[in-house]
Amino acid sequence: MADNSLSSARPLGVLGSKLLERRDLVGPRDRTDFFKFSLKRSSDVNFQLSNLQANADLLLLNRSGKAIARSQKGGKQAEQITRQLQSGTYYVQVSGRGSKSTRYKLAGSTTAGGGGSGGSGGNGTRSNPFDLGTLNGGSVARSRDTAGTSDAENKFYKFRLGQISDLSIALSQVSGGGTMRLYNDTNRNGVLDFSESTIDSGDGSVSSNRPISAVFPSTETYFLQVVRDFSASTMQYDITFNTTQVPGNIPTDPGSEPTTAFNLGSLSKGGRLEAKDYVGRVDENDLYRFTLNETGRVTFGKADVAGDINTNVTIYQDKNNNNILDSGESIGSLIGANGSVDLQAGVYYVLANQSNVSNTAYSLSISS
Ligand SMILES: [Ca+2]
Ligand SMILES: [Ca+2]
Ligand SMILES: [Ca+2]
Ligand SMILES: [Ca+2]
Repeated sequence: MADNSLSSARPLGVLGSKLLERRDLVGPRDRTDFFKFSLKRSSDVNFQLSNLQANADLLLLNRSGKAIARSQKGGKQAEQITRQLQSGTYYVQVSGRGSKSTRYKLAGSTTAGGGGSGGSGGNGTRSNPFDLGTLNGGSVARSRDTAGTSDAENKFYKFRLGQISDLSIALSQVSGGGTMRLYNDTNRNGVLDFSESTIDSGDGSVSSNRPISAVFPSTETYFLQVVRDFSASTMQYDITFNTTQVPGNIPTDPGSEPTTAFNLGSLSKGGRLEAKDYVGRVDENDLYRFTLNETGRVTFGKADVAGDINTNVTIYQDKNNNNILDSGESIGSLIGANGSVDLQAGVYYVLANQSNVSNTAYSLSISS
């Protein structure tokens, strides 16, 4: 095949905001197709690989052939790469992975990089999303929004949560089909950057809807992106943001080290301390500190109040006083809802932790 190496890559020319489409085939007898394109200015570039009948992957390469982005989903799932790129020459690589060949449709376009200055109400673009304000329980809905396949045609929404909340985002009355992607503003610059990664997703089509449904904290600014499925000719929908508040009782989010732990104060005989907060995808660790006034039996309890189950709770003592919880300084982990242990008077730390895919509003109690 003529397009099996970088030097013989098929030219796409200068990539611009007009959607470019190419259709071809990869498989056991023709593993790889290369395409070459150039950018006149710094741009947000979006490539999609769809209409697959077998597994194929999509890679974005710099001018020396080094991969700078990959989309490698399994099976017939469509691939997508979105990246902010400087002006210059780049390559796109389409690779067949399985024993069967597949036709594909490759589509690419740009949106001008840099973005606008924000604005209040928003117009639904990445740089100026529809601003829903702070969600404080109940529903906020919009009707008959539309979304396209390129980043410039996607719809973006921005919101905050007034409390830790059980959040549900659902599409309805869908014509065509598309995907929802939820992000948080990881670098806290008020803008959804291309470097920020998805924290949850859902979708909707004429025949089925899969809402986003998870617990998230009030510490974040959230962005939702709606992307039209490449296989759909339209994407029009109603969208509902529903929140049920699950308030915590900790004024600032606990960090993950002794120096940033939240101090619950001191515990005397007959006393009880309680912490309610969130751990999960956007905040994996909450570390608490307490001082036990008298040597005796201490009971720890945990409950998953909303969201995914199985928050891990581990008790530590900083035995060598180096402000680090070293291995060997764990006193034990809470298995089940309650557990008791005899402790000397002193300072202790309790860690609430979730893996980065689960989201939980938890409650933690310490009593003597
Ligand atoms: Ca950001
Ligand atoms: Ca937290
Ligand atoms: Ca935390
Ligand atoms: Ca230590």
